Amino acid sequence: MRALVSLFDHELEFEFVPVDLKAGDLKKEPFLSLSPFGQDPIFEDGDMILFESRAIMRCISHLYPKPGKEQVYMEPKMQGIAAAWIDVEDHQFHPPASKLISELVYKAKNGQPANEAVVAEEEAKLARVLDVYEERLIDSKFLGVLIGKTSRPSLSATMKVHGSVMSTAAQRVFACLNEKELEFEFVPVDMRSGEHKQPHFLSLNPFGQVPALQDGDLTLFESRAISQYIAHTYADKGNQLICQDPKKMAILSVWMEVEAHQFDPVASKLCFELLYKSMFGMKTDDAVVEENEAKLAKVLDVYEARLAHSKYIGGDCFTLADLHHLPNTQILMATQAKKLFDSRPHWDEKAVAL
Ligand SMILES: N[C@@H](CCC(=O)N[C@@H](CS)C(=O)NCC(=O)O)C(=O)O
Repeated sequence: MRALVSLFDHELEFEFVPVDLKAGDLKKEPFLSLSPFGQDPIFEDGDMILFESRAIMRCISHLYPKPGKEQVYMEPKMQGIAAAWIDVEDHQFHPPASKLISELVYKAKNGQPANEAVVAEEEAKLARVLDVYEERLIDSKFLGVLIGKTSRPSLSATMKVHGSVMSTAAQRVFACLNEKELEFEFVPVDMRSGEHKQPHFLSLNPFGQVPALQDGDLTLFESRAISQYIAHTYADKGNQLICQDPKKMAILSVWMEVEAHQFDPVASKLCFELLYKSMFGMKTDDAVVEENEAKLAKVLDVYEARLAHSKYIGGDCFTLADLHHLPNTQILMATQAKKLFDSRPHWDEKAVAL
């Protein structure tokens, strides 16, 4: 539906090809070769085939900008802010909202009762997200487009990254700044004492998670949105991490979404079980490890197939799509999960090089 809304919003003509989900068509050929994770939607535009709804939306906005809005979409700071709020939708709003839809809509459609405890828990989470949205909409006409106090951010000499060196999300930003050879000031956040939930940090990221970036009077959070902002704004510095060609960029964007939705959830659970738990004196749950190793193996199978005909995950050169995998991969390569990488030669070659 997200992709359809975007097509309607851009007043584009398109052909809708229905897929019979009940018959399991997405998990069979020919769809599996179009979307290797067997999920809809799939978007075909000429010789370009994309999956991941948010990547499709970004591609539509870039390839077919609405008349008069071209400059807004091109401006890196605006892109950075919009990217942050797209990631907020993705990581904060979507999880409770989709669980509530499943409990309150789909279950009712199938004549099943909703699980009241799940509904109460997810409603509480959604309420917290909506509180942040409410606050945001005082200053801004829309979530992603700032028309308010900080609408014209100016860049300062030194960027500040607030975070913890232990945080894989913060490490994603450090890796990006390193690739771009940019100087920055690291502002440590003491997560053990809960500093990330204190008002001064919440003013940087209302969701109370590290990292947060300050560049002049521009403040961003969500590590992948920050890395995209840096890569676009400082395109002339260090290594190129994005593609100028819109179709190549759309494919890169698909694989950034794959990292966020398929790789990261599983890899993060394994990092927690296999590294962080032992650091905090907690006991590893073998059943969770086994379940997530099996899931990671399936994701790595898709990568292996991709890397058989693509030099890097995102395309023919090292980009953000590869970089976003770095923090979790680096940790997992030092654990028993290394065997999953070792047994897949294309990905193993990449993992070692990274
Ligand atoms: N989607 C966010 C996730 C950030 C995140 O989960 N950060 C963790 C550290 S790696 C954190 O701050 N956890 C504390 C909490 O959630 O309360 C991003 O990529 O920046």
